[in-house]
Amino acid sequence: MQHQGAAHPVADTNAGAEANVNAKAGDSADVNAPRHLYAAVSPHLGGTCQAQLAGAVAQIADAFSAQGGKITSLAVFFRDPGQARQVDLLLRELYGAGKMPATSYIDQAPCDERSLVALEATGVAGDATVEYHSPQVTVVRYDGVAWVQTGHSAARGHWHTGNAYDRSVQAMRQTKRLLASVGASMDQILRTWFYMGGIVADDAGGAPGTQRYKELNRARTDCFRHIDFLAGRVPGPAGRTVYPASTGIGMAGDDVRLSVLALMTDRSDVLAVPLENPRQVAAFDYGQHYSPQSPKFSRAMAVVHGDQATTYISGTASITASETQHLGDAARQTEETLENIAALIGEENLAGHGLPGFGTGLRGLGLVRAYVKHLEDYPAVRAICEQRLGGIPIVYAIGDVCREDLLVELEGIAHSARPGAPGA
Ligand code: 3EB
Repeated sequence: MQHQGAAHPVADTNAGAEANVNAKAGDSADVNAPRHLYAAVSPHLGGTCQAQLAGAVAQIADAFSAQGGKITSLAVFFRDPGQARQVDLLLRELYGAGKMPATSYIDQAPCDERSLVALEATGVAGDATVEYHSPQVTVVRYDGVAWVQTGHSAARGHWHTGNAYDRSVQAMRQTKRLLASVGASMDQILRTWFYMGGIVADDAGGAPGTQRYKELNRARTDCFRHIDFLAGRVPGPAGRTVYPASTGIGMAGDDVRLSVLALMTDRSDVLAVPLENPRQVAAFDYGQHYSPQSPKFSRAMAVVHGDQATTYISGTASITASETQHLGDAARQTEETLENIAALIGEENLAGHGLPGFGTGLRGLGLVRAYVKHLEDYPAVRAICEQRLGGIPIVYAIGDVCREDLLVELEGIAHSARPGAPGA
């Protein structure tokens, strides 16, 4: 990995390039067992998007190599989405041919007003092989398991004739092609991120009064109808409802983009367990008034590999049952959201889903992303997250949550290990 970005120092970054190590990864006797690495950088200095980007990329590279690891995915948050093409060219140059990780371009401004760009990265250290297939697909292999991360094309198509439904379908078809390029398929998806411009607006290309997010849900329902997600990997009775964990969030412009994480393995002992939240109605059972075709996602997806669990937590908001709580109060919405996440990944819920011993708390989180609707709420949201989550990497970006009354949404990745298991 090249470090020429160091020529544009961005010292004193917000969250810094903190590598959160999954302390319990692998057998304690096996120092080479793969470890997940996470970083978030919201640069303060550097006068241009390019300078900030180069500095942040170098910081992440340094932090990951200090852990003996490599980057596996990158998410770029833009203040000026018009920079995407330039940023893509610069990233290709910085990483070098065949070394650029799957990158997602998210047209959401970093909350830190000094940041022209913010980066979130995942990485892996230890006995794992990282294959950089293209700037849109990374495959990580270890222990007979392949993780496939997809990203976005920086090229902006001439979408303007497409309606929200068609563009959502196009995003899913593109993802299907990307997965197929490495031998993976849609039913292996365990996590989706849907980014949608104007998510709560009426769909200009659709019937009058049709909200764009509802059209995304209609498209997703149609595309997912015949997909048997993670078949054979989900314990319990056959025929239960299984959808990936997900985020559905607004961004600037009118594009629709999808990133996914998929799991490819012949191993039958690697489990994928969709989690629901005891404090919430399942999203796929939401009432019709919310969206005629319900949002097809699970509250989280726990992947269990030996005595380790990695839990992908969907975008989570201040909803209990199916009602928004704390109207107009971003601080209390943040607290409620953290309560929801704590309940979701707690021992009682994991045991209730057939995974006793794999519960954890907010301390189990390795990475969090915070979407804030109004910039004025950022200080309060950040203060609460830092107080409750400590120094883990967190990107804060401006995004419309897909319900008008929600002011904040949090997603993340948690790690836990079953105690008492051999090597735990
Ligand atoms: C909610 O709990 C908030 O449409 O994929 C969160 C996560 C939300 C994912 C999606 C929507 C989605 O209903 C909204």
